Amino acid sequence: MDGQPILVTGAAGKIARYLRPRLAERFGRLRLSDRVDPGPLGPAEESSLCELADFDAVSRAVEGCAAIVHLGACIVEERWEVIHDSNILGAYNVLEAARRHGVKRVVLASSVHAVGYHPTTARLDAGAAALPDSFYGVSKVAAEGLACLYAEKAGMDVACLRIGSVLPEPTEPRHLSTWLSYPDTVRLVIACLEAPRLGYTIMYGCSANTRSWWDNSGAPHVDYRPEDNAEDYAAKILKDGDARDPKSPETMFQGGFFCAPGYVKWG
Ligand code: 15L
Repeated sequence: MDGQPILVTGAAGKIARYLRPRLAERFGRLRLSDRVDPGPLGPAEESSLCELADFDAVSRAVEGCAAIVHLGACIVEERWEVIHDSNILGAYNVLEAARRHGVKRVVLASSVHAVGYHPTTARLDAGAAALPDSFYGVSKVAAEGLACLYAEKAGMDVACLRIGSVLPEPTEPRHLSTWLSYPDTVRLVIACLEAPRLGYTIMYGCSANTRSWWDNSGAPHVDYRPEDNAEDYAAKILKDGDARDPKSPETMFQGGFFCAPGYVKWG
């Protein structure tokens, strides 16, 4: 990366904390951005605290970076104003600052919740229609739209990762399809940072789960080879069967528990 740091936003979060030493080992320097203290800095890390909704602060964090791993966001359903400021305005600020500073590559955390109302019987590829299940999901659709605009218009390389469930291990039946292990998260982010080109790329963030709903074959230019499989935990998770109501929105739709609050189309 020519001595320039990679900016990691959301650097205090659980995914970033796992990624940071591994990205530093691979690429060298990291610049960390978060609204809160990202914890003790590693030898290759520098910190640039900022609110994602503050363009000038984001711009300072972005300036001089080789690439950006944009993980910073509100990661649960919240009031619209909160989601808007952190996730939509935040994504715009990161992409626009990247454009202005000539930072060509951004790996952006999208989510399964951008497509959460697809049924669990469906198999989705990068062309699947947006079907957000929450304001949070809408914010990820918006972030994907912005990423597409900056890739097409400004010639940037942007990968949107529709991340499933990042956990040390899967703990419930839905995770048999959605799990993304921490080591596979590292593999996915590195593959996106090292792909010769991205243009506008959608990748599903999941491990090599036997019961996966998602197909990344449309992105052969990203050499992502997951090594973990939630199926290894299936016997443990299903030892008493699957107690879920098959007619509940949580079970019917890929977004799981995000799909139920406010859902009125019963029966
Ligand atoms: C997400 O996008 C959330 O950020 C995370 O908290 C989980 O809920 C995950 O999706 C999931 O659907 O399991």
